[in-house]
Amino acid sequence: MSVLPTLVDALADGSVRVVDLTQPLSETTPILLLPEPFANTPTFTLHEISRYDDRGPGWYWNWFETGEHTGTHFDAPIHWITGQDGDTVDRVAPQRLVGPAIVIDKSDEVAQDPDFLLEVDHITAFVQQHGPIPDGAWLLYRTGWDSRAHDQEQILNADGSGPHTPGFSVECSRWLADESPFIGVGVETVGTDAGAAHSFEPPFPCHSFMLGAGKYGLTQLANLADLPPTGALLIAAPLKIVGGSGSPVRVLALAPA
Ligand code: 23J
Ligand code: MN
Repeated sequence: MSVLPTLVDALADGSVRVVDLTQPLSETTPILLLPEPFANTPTFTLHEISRYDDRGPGWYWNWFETGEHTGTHFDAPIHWITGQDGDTVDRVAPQRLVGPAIVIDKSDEVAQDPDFLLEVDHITAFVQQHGPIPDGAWLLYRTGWDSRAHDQEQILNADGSGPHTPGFSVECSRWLADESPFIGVGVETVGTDAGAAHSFEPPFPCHSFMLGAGKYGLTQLANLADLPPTGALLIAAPLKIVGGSGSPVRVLALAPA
């Protein structure tokens, strides 16, 4: 007996919803901005090939240029030096791209403090309330930052001391990577690390520990408010870029109505 016919019925009768966790990808999609002397990723640009015209009378199509890490995107282990022997994005096993989603909501805390960091204690408290984390789960970190997704300045929230955006503490990053059943984290910000993480020890601990452990990141997620704390199923579909460090990704969730 397969669960799939039951799932097909549930999708048809609306008792299971498909939630799109992806932000729109366009020339105005915000990007991460690294300070001098580091190189930055390009934004997304669409170039028209033809549109029912001389260049192609019966068809419309485009080509595009983009960074791998532009907009809602997937971080593969090889993205970070700690994961340099790990998988490129094309080699990530498809089984790892489908898994249970746990949603931890700290949007009230982040509204008070944009530099808010998730700690292991917050996850322990979540488990006490909602039950154990299943193996292979994705931790989706709701911060309310998605309301800033359409604006480059708002999403970076930078001042003279650099960007101020939420993330994970050093110890939480280490625990997620080395001790937790999670295989990846998903965030609403431009990167999985906090805005201030350039000055953490180690720098960018979420990237460093998670990707070093062969785990993954998802960024600039949308619609996390539409998911329950437990019980949703995440599907992440990065492009199969041979040798790539990551990719723009379509992220969907199946959730109870
Ligand atoms: C390169 C350097 C630092 C960071 C990042 C990339 C990302 O956030 C990313 O998109 O992976 S913090
Ligand atoms: Mn990235």
